[in-house]
Parts: sequence; C-alpha cells; structure tokens
Amino acid sequence: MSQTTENTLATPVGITLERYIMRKQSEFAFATGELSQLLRDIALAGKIVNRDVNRAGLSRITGAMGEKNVQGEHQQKLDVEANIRFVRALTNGGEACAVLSEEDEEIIQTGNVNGKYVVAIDPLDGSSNIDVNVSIGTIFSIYRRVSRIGGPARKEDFLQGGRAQIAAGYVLYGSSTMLVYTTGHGVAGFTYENSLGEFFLSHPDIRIPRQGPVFSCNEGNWFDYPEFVRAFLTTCKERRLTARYVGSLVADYHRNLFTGGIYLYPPTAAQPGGKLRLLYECYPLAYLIEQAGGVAVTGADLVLDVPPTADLHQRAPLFVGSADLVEELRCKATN
Ligand code: P6P
Repeated sequence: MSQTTENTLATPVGITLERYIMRKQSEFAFATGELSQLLRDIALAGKIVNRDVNRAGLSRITGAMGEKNVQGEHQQKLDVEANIRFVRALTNGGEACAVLSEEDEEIIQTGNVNGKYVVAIDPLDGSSNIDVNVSIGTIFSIYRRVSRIGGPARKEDFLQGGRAQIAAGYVLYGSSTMLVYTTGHGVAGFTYENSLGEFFLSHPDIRIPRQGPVFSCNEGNWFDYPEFVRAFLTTCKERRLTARYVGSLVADYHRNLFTGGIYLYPPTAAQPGGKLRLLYECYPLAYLIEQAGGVAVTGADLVLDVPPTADLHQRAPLFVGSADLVEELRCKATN
C-alpha cells in the first residue's frame, strides 16, 4: 500500500505530548526524566480542570465560594477546585517537593522530600470570567530547588529570580484547550483532543511577530495610568491599532502571541504596584515570551531581571508582547 493511501485511509493523529517530551528528553544529555514527569503531571491536571471547566454550569461549581483568598479576592469555586487538582497531581507525581499557589498564603509541602523541583502556579487565572463562559487559564513556573534534597522545601526555592526558571507555560481553556510551554529551547503548543484524552503537538515552534496590530488593556483605568502609558496608548490609537481586551490574561496573551501585539497591566490607583503576581504570572509569561522572541517589562526593567522580595505574592506591573511594541513603551518609561 502507498504512503498516500495509508495516510488517506488512516490520517496520522500526530505527535502526543508524551512522545514529544520523551523525544526532547533524549536531546538533553543529562535529563533524568524528572522534569518530563513533572510536565506530565501538569498536563494531567490540565485535562481534569478542562473537564471541570467545560461542564461548570452543569455541575454547580460556578459562582463564588463565599470566601476570600490570600489576595483578598473572592474565591470562585473553580479556583479552589483547580488548586486542589494541580496540587494533588504534583503531589502524586512525586517530582515536586513544594507548590506555591495563588490560592494559598504559604508554600505547600507535598511530602516529596526527594523531589528536585518546585512549582509556582496560578491554578485558574481569570476565574471571574467562568460564569460568563469566557476563556480562562492556568499559569505555571518551574524551578530546581536550592534547598537540601531530602528535607522540606524552603521559601528560597521560589525566590531565585525569573532567570532561574527551568520551565514555564500555561494551559488555555478556550475554544480549544491548549498547553503551551518552554524548557528554554523555544516554545511549543499542544492542542487537546477530547475524544482521545491527549494533547497533540499543534504548534512546534511558536514565535511572536516583532510588531503587531493589537493592544490589550483595561482603559477604564486610563486616568490612573502613568503618563508614559497614556502617551504610548495614544500613539497606538494614532496608528489605528486594534483594541482587544478579554479581561483574562492567558486569553489576551495567547492571542497576541499569534497575532502580535502588547498586553498592558500598568499600576493603577487600586494596585499602585501592579495587579499581577511576579512569581506565578509575570515571571513565567516573561520567560515564555522571551523564548518566543518577544519582550516583557515592568516599565523600564525587564521582568526577568526584577529581583523577588520575600513576598511570595509580590505584584508587578506587566507590559508583554511583540518586541518592537514593548521596547517602544519601555523607551517612554525610561525617558
Ligand atoms: P481588570 C484576572 O483577574 C486578571 O488577573 C487577568 O487575568 C486579567 O488580565 C486582569 O486580571 C483583568 O483585570 O482589572 O482589567 O478586570
């Protein structure tokens, strides 16, 4: 039978995440498989959260818990549910000795004292959009621990700085569910095939255009924005760029990654230090965008060069996306 006939009769399903991870692992001489297992654990939790998000309206897990998280924000039921899923998957997977989550004030010891990695995570970002069926996402950041293997993880494991990350990515629960991540060798995207319960490689080498037609911010905060931000946005409008703002970071970020553009969350009166968290939102998305050829700054400084404080839930302004657009804003922040 010819290859054409064979492919026509049985279209290849493509490369699964599992197979991709194994192939990439073989490219790293000293890879011992723990990071591969960690990525599998994250993908498993992403599949479970995907199922729960997709049926939220039917399973009475929409709406608020009636409690606030460490950020003082109203926890949605799915925030709590997603947090449980990821912490459980990382605990059972055995490779992560601790997890830092937006939903918990302190680091979570998994009991895997011989685990070599720690994971900082926003289990479900944009969860206020769940009840109105808008795309939401999980954001994760992975470090090798610096604390002694065999003992408990320490706060310092999470305070190594953005450039110490060894992997980062997100799961987007959107019109399709995608896992997008980097281990420092470019950015790959995987699309979830529900009928097979697998992520398949759909975007082997994602690169963000240097320029782009989109700016994404909540202009309701216009009068709070620093002057350099207003000056930049004015030039965007003068050039007739398109305003696109979902109000869900992962959705806006992912769209701009493909179309080109810039996402802005500047300081505001309510959040003078910025709204987004450095360790499990800004750092991982900055690492990933740099791997895709883009740039992420807090204003004048590159996000990955901003040193962490002792505050695990430290916030920072975020301007991220196409290199030319972000550098244009950065120049205005610097002058
Ligand atoms: P605002 C969601 O709460 C989030 O953290 C991001 O996902 C989103 O981009 C931003 O905040 C929206 O904030 O103040 O514009 O509603």
